Amino acid sequence: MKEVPFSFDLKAPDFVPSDYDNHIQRKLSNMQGQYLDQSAYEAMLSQDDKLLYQVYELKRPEIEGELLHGISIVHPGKVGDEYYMTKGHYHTVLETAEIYYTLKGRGYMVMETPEGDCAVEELKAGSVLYVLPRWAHRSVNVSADEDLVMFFAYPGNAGHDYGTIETQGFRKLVVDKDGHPEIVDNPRWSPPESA
Ligand code: PAN
Ligand code: ZN
Repeated sequence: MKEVPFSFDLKAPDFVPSDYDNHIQRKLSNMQGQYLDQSAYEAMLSQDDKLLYQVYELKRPEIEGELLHGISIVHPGKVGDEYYMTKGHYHTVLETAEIYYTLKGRGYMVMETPEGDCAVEELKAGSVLYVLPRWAHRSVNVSADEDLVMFFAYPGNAGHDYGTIETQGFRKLVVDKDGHPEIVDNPRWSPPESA
């Protein structure tokens, strides 16, 4: 890990950092139970365990004063009518924010709070998204043929809680309706157990 100030480059067209420590690859098999159309999911998985998204991280200490940062790349595609997306998560330390800068592509960030607020923000090249503390977040690529590439940064102590979303899903889904993205209620959303 670097102990002096450093810089690196993000260059078009792919924006893979010139320097990184960790490369995460998430495949279809890592998304069990996350897509609404379970039979489309099973059918696709029986053909090919496709790569859905990738994350390149720069390693920093996981402490309050640091910023964890890197690039996420969501590939284009759909499972049934639902576009490829990240798993999505709350931060374990709920009171931590995150900032995303979209470098390439088109999509949406689906967000919600434990209190029941929802928000869906458009992502397009050049736009900056500020995810407030307490908001779970999932990015969705709605392009037919282009990667959705974003730079992200969040506090080093944030941590990731995937379990809550794996269990209850997000309240909103982004689906293809006649060739256009549409934001719909998730019919399978279930309230948190404590509610
Ligand atoms: C991002 C995400 C990244 C992949 O770095 O981790 O986009 O999404 P999932 O972690 O939901 O698979 C972030 O939000 N970090 O906190
Ligand atoms: Zn996050």
